[in-house]
Amino acid sequence: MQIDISSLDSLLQQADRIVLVGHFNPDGDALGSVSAAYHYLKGRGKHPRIILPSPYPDNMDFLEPDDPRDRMLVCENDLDAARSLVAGADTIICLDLNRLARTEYLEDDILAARGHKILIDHHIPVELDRFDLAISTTAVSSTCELLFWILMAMPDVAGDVQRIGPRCAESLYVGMMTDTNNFSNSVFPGTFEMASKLIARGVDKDGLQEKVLSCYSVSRTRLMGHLLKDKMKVLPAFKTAYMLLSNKEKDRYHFKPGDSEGFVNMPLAISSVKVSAFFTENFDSQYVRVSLRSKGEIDVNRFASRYFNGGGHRNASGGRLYMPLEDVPAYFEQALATWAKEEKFL
Ligand SMILES: [Mn+2]
Repeated sequence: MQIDISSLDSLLQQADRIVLVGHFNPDGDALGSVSAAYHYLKGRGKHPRIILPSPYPDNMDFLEPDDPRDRMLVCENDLDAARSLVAGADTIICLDLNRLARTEYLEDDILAARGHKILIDHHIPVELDRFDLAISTTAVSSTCELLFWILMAMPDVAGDVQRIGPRCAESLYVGMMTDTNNFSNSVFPGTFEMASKLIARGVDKDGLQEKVLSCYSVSRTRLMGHLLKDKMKVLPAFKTAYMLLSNKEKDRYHFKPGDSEGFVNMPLAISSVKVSAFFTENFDSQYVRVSLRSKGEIDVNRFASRYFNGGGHRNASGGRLYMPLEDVPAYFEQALATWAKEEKFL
């Protein structure tokens, strides 16, 4: 992987008021990468602020900066403040997102902003023309892994993991751990290398695992049971399983942001299932969120961009459907039948 470190380093040298932007519905990798970048830049004497489009899961609260004035700014709580931060920044760094539309509220603001625009990400396709510098590769587990290798190559770190501060190190580990589903998917040799260096650096792997992965409520576990027992539809002819989650069910199970994290992976534990899809009604019922997973060579990125207004990675992609949840099964099964023929995975 070729990383243009000197361009990045010189952009950062000139920077002071830096805004770090993560994606809508921030996951561990989005949060870990903005948090790690925050701590690194603080260490360089900069004034970074973090903006997230929507709230993060409660259990990620430990990633908040210690300084209360630097708390992560959530667009859905204060869009005006987020917009003025973007407008006033000399540098805007987008992390863990490949398209500005993934910021949901800030696409036009970022485009119109005068600050330098930098992208650090691991999804495809990338909106290259919208950034002054884009560092993007899919040959990493996560944005946090990419950021780790970027930091290691920076002149002030110079390959010495001890020079990465403890909060930065912990944040990087969290993003890698969650995006790989604790070392089960998208793991590269460099992923283990990163983990090994960070653990040697003092990252409390077991503590983070407990905080981040064993953090759910009783009702979330019951919701998981309900989905698997009553909602999962298996289509043996297409080696596919899918589940739908409605707002009514979310209410019944006291759903909180992050509660459906990982649900889409569960049907893949079935040997005959090669593709899994999970559809969630958005809280305002304006659209349905789509998550897709696959095994091996089956490319759900193409499936997502063709039929679900989205994209991502070969084995993990997402998108949106602008239709009522009850219309999704017919649409999905039709799209699946066409796509399965094209992909020749049956
Ligand atoms: Mn990611």
